[in-house]
Amino acid sequence: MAFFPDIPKIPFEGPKTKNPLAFRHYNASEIVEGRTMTDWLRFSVCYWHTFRGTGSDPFGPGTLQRPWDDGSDSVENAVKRVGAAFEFIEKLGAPYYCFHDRDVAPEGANLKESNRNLDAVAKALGEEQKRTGIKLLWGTANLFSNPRFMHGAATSCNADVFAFAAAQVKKAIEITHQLGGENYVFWGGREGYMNLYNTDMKREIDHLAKFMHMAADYAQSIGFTGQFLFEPKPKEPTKHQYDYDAAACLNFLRANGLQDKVKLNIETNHATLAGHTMMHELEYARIQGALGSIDANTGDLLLGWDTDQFPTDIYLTSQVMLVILAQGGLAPGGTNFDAKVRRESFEPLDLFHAHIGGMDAFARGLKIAAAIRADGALSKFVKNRYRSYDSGIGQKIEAGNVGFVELEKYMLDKGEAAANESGRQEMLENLINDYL
Ligand code: XLS
Ligand code: NI
Ligand code: NI
Repeated sequence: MAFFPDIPKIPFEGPKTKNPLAFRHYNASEIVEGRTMTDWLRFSVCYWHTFRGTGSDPFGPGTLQRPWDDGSDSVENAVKRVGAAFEFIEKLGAPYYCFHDRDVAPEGANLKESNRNLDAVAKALGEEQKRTGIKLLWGTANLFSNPRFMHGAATSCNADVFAFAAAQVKKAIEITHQLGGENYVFWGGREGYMNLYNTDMKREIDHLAKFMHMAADYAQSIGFTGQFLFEPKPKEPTKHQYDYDAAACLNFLRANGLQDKVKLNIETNHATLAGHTMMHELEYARIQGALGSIDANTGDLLLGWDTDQFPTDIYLTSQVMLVILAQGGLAPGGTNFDAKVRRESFEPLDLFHAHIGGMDAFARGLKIAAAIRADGALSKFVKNRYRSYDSGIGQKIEAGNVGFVELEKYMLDKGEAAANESGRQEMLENLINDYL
């Protein structure tokens, strides 16, 4: 059955095309720095925004037209939706998708029924994966929508809720494994607090760590070798989320012996909500070997919440790709469009425009970043800026061969530090614009 009958497979037509349903820059098989664009970018379509988003906001109900969806919570409707989703992803030419358990299958009256629903829909997902070759980038569990999770899941004050969340994640890992998922994501959901007066922060954070260890142990016991990912977000829905930013997440992982088991899934709009740039969060994770995957989207400069818009800014995507190229790629992670069309963009066609724009912006970012690297002027500048550590006293500092006593002697003899040099920020900002 064709759900998007008027839309062909999206072709690559190059930068000159006027066809809005064609790629201008994403040329899947084009080689950049020795690898195809497909391999560098590893695009993924997210099920929740793209197939479960309705366009509702706190001021009004949904607006989005999804003719294949009868709006019911039946398994039958969920299975039909799988057909629409895979037709969309196939026509778009994205190699991956991602989901939460409750995006793909309806929650039942109890856990047993929910698991049964998930099994039924997972069967359909598996068949479509086989038919199309589309793969699962990551699975995750929705531990935030159901009212039982009002106080959090692993950090709930209610131990039964912890147990429920554990059972749910157990099943979500099994389904992810069954579908060949390459990663499994933990995003905090409601793991945080609204008010410290009613919160035992120490116990909550300890419980979260226990929960992640249990997940990793269980995954190992069933032979799931996918990468675990922790997704930072500073606030929303809670006032303070424990997975605040890359630094807070890494501190949590290290403090609890999880650093070898879990990497980070960095999302642009979460980075900016935390008061960082995306490039900062990516670079912070990368230099510590913890950059696992990205949720590609963007916020709105003037709105203070997670607007999850599709990324179109090539300045942003160039910065992202600079870090990803520096790391040598994201695999087994990828570039997941955790982004939604605006509620005014209510036609199914808008889903294509949104993803085409995002993929093209990243493909362009990839080419720009590769050009910056090939030119070498930027990296040469940075290397040169730190050259005082390549020999003499600097080399001794880095090697750990001197302490305060030796450094004092060095300076008493020398009298004054060598003159500083300009950071040339403005010149470098101009240089970057040369490549855009
Ligand atoms: C919400 C998060 C969420 C995760 C998956 O803000 O971005 O969508 O990516 O649970
Ligand atoms: Ni996300
Ligand atoms: Ni988000």
